[in-house]
Amino acid sequence: MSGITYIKRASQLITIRGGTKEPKRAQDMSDIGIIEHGSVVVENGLITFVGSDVEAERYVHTLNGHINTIDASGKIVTPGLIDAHTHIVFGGSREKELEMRLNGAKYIDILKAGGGILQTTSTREATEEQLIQETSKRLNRFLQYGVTTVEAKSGYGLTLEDELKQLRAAKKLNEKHPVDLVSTFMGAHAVPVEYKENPDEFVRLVIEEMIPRVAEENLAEFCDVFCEEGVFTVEQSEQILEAGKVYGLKPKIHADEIVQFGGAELAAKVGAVSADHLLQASDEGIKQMAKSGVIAVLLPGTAFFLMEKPANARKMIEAGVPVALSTDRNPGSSPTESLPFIMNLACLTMKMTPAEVLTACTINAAHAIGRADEVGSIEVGKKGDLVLFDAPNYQTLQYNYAVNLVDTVIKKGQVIVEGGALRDVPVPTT
Ligand code: IZC
Ligand code: ZN
Repeated sequence: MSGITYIKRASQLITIRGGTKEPKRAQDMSDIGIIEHGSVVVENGLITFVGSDVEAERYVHTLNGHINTIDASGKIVTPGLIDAHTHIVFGGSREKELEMRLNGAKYIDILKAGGGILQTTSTREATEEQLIQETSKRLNRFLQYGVTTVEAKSGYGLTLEDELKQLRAAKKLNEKHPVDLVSTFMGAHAVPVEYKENPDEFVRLVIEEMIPRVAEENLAEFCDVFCEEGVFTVEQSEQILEAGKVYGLKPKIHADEIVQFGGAELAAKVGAVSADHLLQASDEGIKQMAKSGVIAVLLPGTAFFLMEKPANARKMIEAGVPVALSTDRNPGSSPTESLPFIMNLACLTMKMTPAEVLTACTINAAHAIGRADEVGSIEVGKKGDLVLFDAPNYQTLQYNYAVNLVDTVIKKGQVIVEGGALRDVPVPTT
């Protein structure tokens, strides 16, 4: 990526600096490194200058070559938002489940009856090319909401070939779409109907056949499991995550979403990078996560859409657990790409502050997907991934709820979204 991009005169430059080595915890989550009247320069895709307008003018005078200058007056500039938990690659749709749930059915009962995730195994019928096309549209929407990096899980194929297909689609999207994708293997998302009578055989398949192939083809960096009553037990989850570790896949866990199940404790025990959901996490589990440095990836949009009480974010922050926030974008329990709305929900339903939610969707989310040295803050050396919001200060992002205030999105120094609209993004093909 060549060229110079100079974003000047932001009313507030929200740098989120100081969290590259370790995720931010407790009071540090409120330290978002604001530079009033700030400017930033991106050269060849990387940030080379961050500071005041006055210093920036001096710096820019030393540069040669064409400079694309973007006036950010009246706007705030943040790092590109990061979504650390999505199930974005899938085929089909599940709108009927919403009606079922409005009529009293529970998410987990729909799954146990062969619906839910097991319905999304319709992903098996889609070609890799179709998955790429469908997922591109979702990624385009993510861009319009200011999201420049997403994690993407497999887990709707539930056969070796179909899991590989999902992960290959994500890999190609990462190569060709402006949004960066980080892949997680989640073969242990549900026990497919073929193994209903013999779930341990499916666990064996995940451990002995899927994990080695995923690692051999270099298709994922993380391994995740849906550790939940009626899905995978704590013991099965531990075996799968330990097997993943042997092959270099770092553990993540869907933990304590529906019942208190010991998922948070398991996350600490296996040294998981993150434990996600945590609506029912025990006090002991939270304590152990803080001690082991497990990041809590909270998904208040899922709680909202399932009409459940969200996770206790305040308790986790007070206990010293680093907190990240994500959409959980998936066809069943969170069909949205609006990370800004998830940030609103984090404030309004979990009482996180406007500063904490920005940390949670930038540097802490970057840590949750192993990218903190590249993205998540506006600091020299990081990727030039930036968002200009049509807001004079960062509190306004949470005050105007469910409103998309994204004006401009810059990816590695290139303007991708302008005036809220996507510039021509080529739809990738295989
Ligand atoms: O497709 O329902 N919770 N996995 C665990 C999901 C939600 C995704 C889905
Ligand atoms: Zn999930």
